[in-house]
Amino acid sequence: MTTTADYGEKIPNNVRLHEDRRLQRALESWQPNFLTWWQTMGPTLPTQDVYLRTAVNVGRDGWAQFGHVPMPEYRWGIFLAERDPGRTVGFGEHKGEPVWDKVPGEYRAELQRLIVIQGDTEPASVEQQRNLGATAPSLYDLRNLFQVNVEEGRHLWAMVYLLHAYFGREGREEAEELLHRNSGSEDSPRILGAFNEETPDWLSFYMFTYFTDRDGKYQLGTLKESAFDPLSRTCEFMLKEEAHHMMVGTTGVDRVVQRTVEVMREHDTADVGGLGAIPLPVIQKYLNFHYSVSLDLFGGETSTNVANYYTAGIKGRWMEDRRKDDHKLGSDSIMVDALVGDASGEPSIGQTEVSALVGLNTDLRREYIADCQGGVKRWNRILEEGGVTQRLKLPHAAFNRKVGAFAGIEATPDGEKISAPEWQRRQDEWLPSAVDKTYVRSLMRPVHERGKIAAWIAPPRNGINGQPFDYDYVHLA
Ligand code: BYC
Ligand code: FE
Ligand code: FE
Repeated sequence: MTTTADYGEKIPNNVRLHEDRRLQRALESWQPNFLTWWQTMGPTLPTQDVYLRTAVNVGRDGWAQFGHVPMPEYRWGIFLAERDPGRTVGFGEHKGEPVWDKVPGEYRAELQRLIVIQGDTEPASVEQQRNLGATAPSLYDLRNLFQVNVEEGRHLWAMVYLLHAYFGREGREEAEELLHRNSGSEDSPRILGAFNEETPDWLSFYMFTYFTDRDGKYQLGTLKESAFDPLSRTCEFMLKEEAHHMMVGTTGVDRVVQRTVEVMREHDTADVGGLGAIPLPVIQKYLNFHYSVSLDLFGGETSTNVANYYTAGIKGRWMEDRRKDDHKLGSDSIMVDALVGDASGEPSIGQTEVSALVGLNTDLRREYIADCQGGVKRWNRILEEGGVTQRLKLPHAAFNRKVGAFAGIEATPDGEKISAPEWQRRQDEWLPSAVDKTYVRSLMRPVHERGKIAAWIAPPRNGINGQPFDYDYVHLA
């Protein structure tokens, strides 16, 4: 296995693609369809070039190269992390056996399904973000948008490689379908709910990259544990790129909060709505929305699918090797969120004990929620240091859910169960209302001038790859 990509090839890769002519030809015939999709569904803002990092290697001592790249010349490559020749299955009924280089017939359908679901999210996010370039608050932010977009495109390539290399004709058909479904489409929407929502403004983009890309981090983390070694190695490398997406979200929200605090202090008012900043209650509503739709991405609190994946060895837990148990979970149990009958028989928000295996979606969601708390803590520190008394918080797990135990009920962000009519009446208090969205959109005017930034957001502390904030990150067409 070589680690350095050959950029002399049509499809840069570190998987010795040239040694498998059939596979190479199949991928080369998918490539123009991908490029057509990128042209029609990808970023709409015309540019001369963008300062991008391109993956060139998978090594510890550097894997990326930075430079100004004209978008039509961007090269999407196939990169798998280095093989660990002694690797064994870490969990489930095959624990301790050597990992698989091929797809076992009995798990083919399940593995294909997981890879298709993963693959579907990647182009979906590019589609959701396609118009944001037109309203970027700075060239720095514009560059980050393009960076996230090209890497999500590369993540699609990563899944399409697996489908082509290991799943035969069905895999090739699924690879085509990944370009035909579209975010928000009536007839053929993307598979998971959050990926059919709009990302119409930059506050949504930062919340999306904070909360929804973070689901990606956790799902990829579980697939990295997979006994199907090519999937594991692909996900391991994707996780390196994912870190930047989350940095964009974390610091993006930081900077919005920072700017709001500054304007609140300057004018000695919390009512910054007419002053060009985003009021804290509006930030809270955006947070409520993106967090709750991202919780849905973990599936039901209990799931026989996930129990089967685990037992088969195809999807593990977050940090599987740090767990101090038998990694089979045959007799363990876990408390999960549930609707439980109260004395009157009316269902109420509570918890119930289930077998650990069927509760694995809950286990992963719990890790995710703990991580999300970290963001809220940071943002609240900015509020505190700015001398502001208001605080942000994560809404209750029952709030605004469409998947899982709480899908059928309505609840406030504090976790109080309410009736459907009350929800109808009051949801604008908790989710971005038409008025909030219109206001945020009214702030979204492009600042495409070097070193300048929009008034609703603070500049970043650091530039990209050691460059200053006022670097010429993007040359517009
Ligand atoms: N929307 O048994 P259950 C990323 C379906 S993000 C619509 O609880 P399971 C990225 C479910 O398919 C990471 N449908 O589900 C981020 C099932 O259908 P069937 C993406 C949903 O299988 C930002 C039924 O409901 N990767 O990378 O235990 C930018 C019962 O559900 C939803 C993955 O998700 C939903 N939200 O868990 C770019 C990893 N949730 O079987 C990229 C792969 C559930 O009844 N996927 N359903 O027809 C999986 O591991 C699992 O399929 C899920 C669901 C965790 C998604
Ligand atoms: Fe991704
Ligand atoms: Fe991402």
